[in-house]
Amino acid sequence: MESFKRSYISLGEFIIERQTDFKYAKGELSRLFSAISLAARIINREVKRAGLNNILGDFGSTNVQGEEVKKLDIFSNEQFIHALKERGEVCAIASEENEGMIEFNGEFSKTGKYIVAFDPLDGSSNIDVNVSVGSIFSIYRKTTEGDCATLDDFMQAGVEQVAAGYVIYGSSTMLVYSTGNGVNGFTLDPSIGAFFLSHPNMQIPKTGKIYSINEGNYVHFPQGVKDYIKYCQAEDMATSRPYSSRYIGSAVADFHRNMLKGGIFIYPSTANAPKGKLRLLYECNPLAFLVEQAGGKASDGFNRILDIKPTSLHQRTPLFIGSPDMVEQAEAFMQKYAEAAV
Ligand code: AHM
Ligand code: MG
Repeated sequence: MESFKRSYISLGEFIIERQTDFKYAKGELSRLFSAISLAARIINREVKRAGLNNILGDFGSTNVQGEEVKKLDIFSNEQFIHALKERGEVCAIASEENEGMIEFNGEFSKTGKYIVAFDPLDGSSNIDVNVSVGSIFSIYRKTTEGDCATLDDFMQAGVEQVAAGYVIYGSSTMLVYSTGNGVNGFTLDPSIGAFFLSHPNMQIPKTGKIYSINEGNYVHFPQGVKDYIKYCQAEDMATSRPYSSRYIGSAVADFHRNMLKGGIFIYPSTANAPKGKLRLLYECNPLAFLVEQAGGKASDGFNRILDIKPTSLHQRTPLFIGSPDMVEQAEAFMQKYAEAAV
């Protein structure tokens, strides 16, 4: 019988080993990731015992986007803010849960060179029913002059990210990140509270057999998306169609599955939401950075996500992301109706 093998390369060791991947000051990266990993492990602890710790359900308020806030959204947001605040590397953060950027000046760091945008708990409506959720983060260099960061620091195109990643709280908990030199995934060993390398050099398959979209909104989709869905459902042996439909409703979980198996995830514009639902800074840019690093593509249906220059913190964008051949195919359907879309 083959003996059971496990990884003994921890996230901390891996970051130190691969420091040359990061073109800026080396110790900063370790400290930033140790903050994020700490927040993730604390959130993981609460997610894994949700139901026992009075943390399920609504907080009783709505966020800046008018969405119902869950207790775990608030808890997770606090963990990220506190963990990043304690480190001197970060001068400002922006969270999906806060209206404006959170400045770290005065009592906090004036020397921090990085800004971080994050969605502390994505897909949180799934938490009450024991379905996977995630955290997503995106790191940029501060580019403005002066001690303190300004809103302009957050208005950088996604291509400027120096690192991005997500944590998926699923049947196991994983942290997946990139510093622009490939994508690596780490699985949490809950018995000792440490992440270990489990998915080195992740590559998304060039094509796949899974499409992932909330088809309940079909009637409100642009014609290009409707046609692409019909294409996915049509029979064709050469391209293994019809494809399977899988939609978890947690972007991180749908994205993670497609990274491993191949597939496309789409959150398009709809008649009621012309820019779709997902946010450029907190969800689309970090996932786009990761998918490109893994050989995939991310588009708004017409343009590369990472080239979009943001104009506001909570800006939304349609998202087509996943295996490169599938994203290109979907873009070709969108292109047919490009004139009608502008
Ligand atoms: P959230 O950040 O408020 O949790 O919303 C984002 C989530 C994504 O994880 C998921 O892909 C999407 O909302 C699902 O939305 P819908 O229920 O409209 O399909
Ligand atoms: Mg979200």
